[in-house]
Amino acid sequence: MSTHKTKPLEHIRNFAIIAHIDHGKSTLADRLIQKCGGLEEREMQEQVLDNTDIERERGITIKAQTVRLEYTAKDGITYQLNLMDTPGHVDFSYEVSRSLASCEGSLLVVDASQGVEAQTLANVYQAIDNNHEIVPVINKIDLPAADPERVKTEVEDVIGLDCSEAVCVSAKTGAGIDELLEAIVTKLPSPSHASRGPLPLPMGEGAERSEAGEGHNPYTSPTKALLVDSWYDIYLGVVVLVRVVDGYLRKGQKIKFMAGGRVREIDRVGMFTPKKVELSALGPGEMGFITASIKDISETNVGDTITDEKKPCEKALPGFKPSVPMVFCSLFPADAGDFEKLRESLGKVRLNDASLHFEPETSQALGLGFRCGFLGLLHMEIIQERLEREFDLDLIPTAPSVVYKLNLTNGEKMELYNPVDMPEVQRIETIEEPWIKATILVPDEYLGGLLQLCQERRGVQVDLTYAGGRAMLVYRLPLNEVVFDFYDRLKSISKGYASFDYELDGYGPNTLVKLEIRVNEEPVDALAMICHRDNAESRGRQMCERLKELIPRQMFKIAIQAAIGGKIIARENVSALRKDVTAKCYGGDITRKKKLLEKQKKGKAKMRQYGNVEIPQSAFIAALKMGDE
Ligand SMILES: Nc1nc2c(ncn2[C@@H]2O[C@H](COP(=O)(O)OP(=O)(O)OP(=O)(O)O)[C@@H](O)[C@H]2O)c(=O)[nH]1
Ligand SMILES: [Mg+2]
Repeated sequence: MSTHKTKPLEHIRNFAIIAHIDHGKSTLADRLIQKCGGLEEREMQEQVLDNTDIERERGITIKAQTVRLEYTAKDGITYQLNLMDTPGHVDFSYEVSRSLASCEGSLLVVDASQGVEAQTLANVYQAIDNNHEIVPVINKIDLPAADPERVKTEVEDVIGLDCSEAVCVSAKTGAGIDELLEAIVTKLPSPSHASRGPLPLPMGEGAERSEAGEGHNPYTSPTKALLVDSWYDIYLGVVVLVRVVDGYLRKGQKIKFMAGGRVREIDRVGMFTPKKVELSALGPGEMGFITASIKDISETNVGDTITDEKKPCEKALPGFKPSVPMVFCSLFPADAGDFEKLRESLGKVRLNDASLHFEPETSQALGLGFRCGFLGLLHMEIIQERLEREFDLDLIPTAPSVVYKLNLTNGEKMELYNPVDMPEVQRIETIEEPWIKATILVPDEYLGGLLQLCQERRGVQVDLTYAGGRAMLVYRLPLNEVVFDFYDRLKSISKGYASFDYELDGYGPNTLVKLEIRVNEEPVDALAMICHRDNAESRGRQMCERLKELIPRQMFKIAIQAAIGGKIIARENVSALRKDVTAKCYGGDITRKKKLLEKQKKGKAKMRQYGNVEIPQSAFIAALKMGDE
């Protein structure tokens, strides 16, 4: 029925590469791309799919990438491989979950020198939930410390995944890649409906099974495609990554976004090899991109179903679970005039990052800004960095915090997103805070230090087991205690060997108070935080001491105070400084010296008048990264 060539379902393999952070997913993707000729030799670079500056600098993947490859297998058939490279860091697990929900198989990469880590577990369980066929891949076998046999046993013991046919590779040297490509086509399933039912989507009960039965023909059924991802490209505008389930997507076709309701005409259909290549159509089982003159970012909701306007499918796909922001902070433009620019930039960033949430807010001290929700601290850091770099904004972030549930004395309930909005103590009956369930894998010798850290952070031990020479700790912890440098501390205590994964685990009441920081008698909204009553004093004292170091001495004396409910609990002073503004004028012109001194005097008066202490941005961030030393 169609004039172009799309692959028969049996010759397609859609799969995600999943692993703990740094176990070599992107490097493995490089080797597969290289073997399948997606790029010329000269276009190749290390972790070619990590294409943003931040990804390259930090050497981590932030955004999942989909690439289509062609591989001619030993059976003589040329297969279409749609590979999805996913991020490993816990903050970006939403990327992983969407990728897993749009394909049928996973390569589980495990570093042969490290073994199973926290995200190995978290990701493989998600793949299992998505009904994936999983091929274990033991990577980095070139390393002297590699012990593939031990790691295979560990995967079998800890995860319960058969490793007798695991593929051992080195993504660095290319060893084992041929064998892996054969395993992909022979072990992973094709997206064919008849054999496996429809797309394995996450939300169990909503998943439709009816159309999967006998007689369903994906080639003749109405168009049904999953909107996996979308982003803004300066040349193409809004690009939509799709996974076709039924029917076709063609250039010129009028399509409808079922949840969004909009109708658009497709102006481009294509794939990434990872180079952008235009195609005439995408058929059943295939992955690729479309553009459709979409202007407004709110039109493309990830998880939406795309269908044909004239001949729509009956039922939308179940879509994705929405992402849940875990950590909140406010962002204010350092220059109040940049407020609109910040709004626009957040909108653009959100287009590439469906998990960013934001809404406008007003602060007395900082003016107009946005309250933003992030998946975690790294996510928060990266979004800030993108805003500052890509959009040239100067930002003042506030302390990261979590969402509290308040029960007020008048029987009302409220959700507290921002410590600044905390009602007076007398109006509060109870405060509930979010808890997480954390899984930590750590070599034995660091166990003691980690137990102490979890204890200090008000943790409750749930489980402690051993898996192949390492301890697996399960703790319940208040999320509030984790947003303060928990991850940094975990890494430093374990010399980088511990790995950590977490999920939300309900709310619980506790004695929590608002800690206010005042600089020159004025409360600094940005530094207000909610903490446990027992920790409040030491936190307040630490904060004052920190700030004393961080706030540069200015022309007048600065008082730094910490207060709980109006009661001052700590105080530090930054003494005044007379800056030698004439230092640069060697001898010579006395009038110039006088002028400079005049200017200094004026400036001093102005600053004092407003009581406006300039706190460098770095001070905020550093102050919030308080260690427990
Ligand atoms: N020796 C050796 N090093 C490897 C191998 N594969 C990857 N690496 C190195 O391991 C580091 C991490 O590799 P990546 O491919 O970025 O890891 P990743 O799993 O994509 O990391 P995230 O996306 O951040 O989770 C890099 O320094 C790679 O050069 C391998 O087979 N052998
Ligand atoms: Mg990567």
